[in-house]
Amino acid sequence: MREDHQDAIRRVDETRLWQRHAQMAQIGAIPGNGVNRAAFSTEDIRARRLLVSWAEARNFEVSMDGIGNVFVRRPGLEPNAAPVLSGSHMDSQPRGGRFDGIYGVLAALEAIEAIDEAGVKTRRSIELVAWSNEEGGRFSPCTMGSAVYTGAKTLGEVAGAQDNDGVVLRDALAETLAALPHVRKREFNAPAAAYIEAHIEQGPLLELEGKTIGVVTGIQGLRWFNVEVFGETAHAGTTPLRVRKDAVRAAVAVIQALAEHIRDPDDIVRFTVGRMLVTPNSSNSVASHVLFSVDLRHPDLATVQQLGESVAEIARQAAAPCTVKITPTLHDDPCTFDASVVASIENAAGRLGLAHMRLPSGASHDAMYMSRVCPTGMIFVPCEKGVSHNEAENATPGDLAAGARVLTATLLDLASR
Ligand code: HGY
Ligand code: MN
Ligand code: MN
Repeated sequence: MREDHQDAIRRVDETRLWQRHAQMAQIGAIPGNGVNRAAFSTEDIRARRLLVSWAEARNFEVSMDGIGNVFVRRPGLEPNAAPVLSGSHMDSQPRGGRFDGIYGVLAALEAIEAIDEAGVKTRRSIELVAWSNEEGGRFSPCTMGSAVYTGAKTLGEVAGAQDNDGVVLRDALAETLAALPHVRKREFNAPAAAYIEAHIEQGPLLELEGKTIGVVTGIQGLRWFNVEVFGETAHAGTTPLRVRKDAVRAAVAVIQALAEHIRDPDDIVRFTVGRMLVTPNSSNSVASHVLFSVDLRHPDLATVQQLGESVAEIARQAAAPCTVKITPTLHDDPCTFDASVVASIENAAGRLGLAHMRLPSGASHDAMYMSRVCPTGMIFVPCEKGVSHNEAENATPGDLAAGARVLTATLLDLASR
């Protein structure tokens, strides 16, 4: 390995990386050591401003596209050569952890700072990216920023999404864009030579196997739906059960029927109903309307397709005499990462003497969409007991820095090609 590349890897600063996580964790901090940093919220805006301040302090070029994805560029020798991108997201789940997403953004910042401090001249520019609304917790669906950036969805398709308080995405997005008025605007879908995302595993495998680095092979498929159940509101005390059209009872029957259908003794299928809105939501009125989310996942394409295609008919039958409306909101087939990028990550981990293993990702990431437009890979580091989407999410400074060193080595390899 070139001496300047080794110098850059040595310059990855564990303390600086950990302290930046602590600073970011103060934005949207909630009891239990977690964070709540919803997309396009005031907390999200504060995190964006902090990231941009760190980038501008290093004289990196900052830009932002029409859905608020933030880019930080360290120029290479050939400005017209497609850059290598690396990043993740800064928004969180409502009861999120201090590492999900933000680690990939801060590891990318650490990598380009270390490369800059070492004075390495790369052929290609390297761009950090902080994707908007990866979680989809406030505005559904998830991985929205990367979907719009890569053209998988249009901004028009998602701009009308509403949060639980009726706030429309287009308005919250406008406020977010206006919060960084000096940042250069940039187009969607600029060419990229490769994309690498560092992330906590959000599962227990690395910890169980005693590995520091996960060389991610791909991401399982997922399908999201909004299911609406239509009934009739009525008096809880006087209306006989036999004449009711109770939307909550029907929603429960639909969820039970879906659970029966996907029953998987090998526990590979992932079926989650995490969001439910009831109208009129009053203790003594029969519910007239329920909206709930369905999140289905599986690593096998045919299986996730079959599961997705079965939802509508099962819901229709189980909901009677109520009626249903099924709206698919996400359709992501399983993706496999580029072999040459996977090999670059694996070689970097090996050269750095870090215990590593290949594994698939159960969680979805922006790398899902980037894998459709350029060679893509991911680097995992362990998180305690695999816990994530929970305030107790935890990781160690040493593992975070080790992942950032592997990321630095991989970026130098790919930006030199
Ligand atoms: O839902 C996911 O898999 C990701 O954590 N947003
Ligand atoms: Mn994430
Ligand atoms: Mn997440």
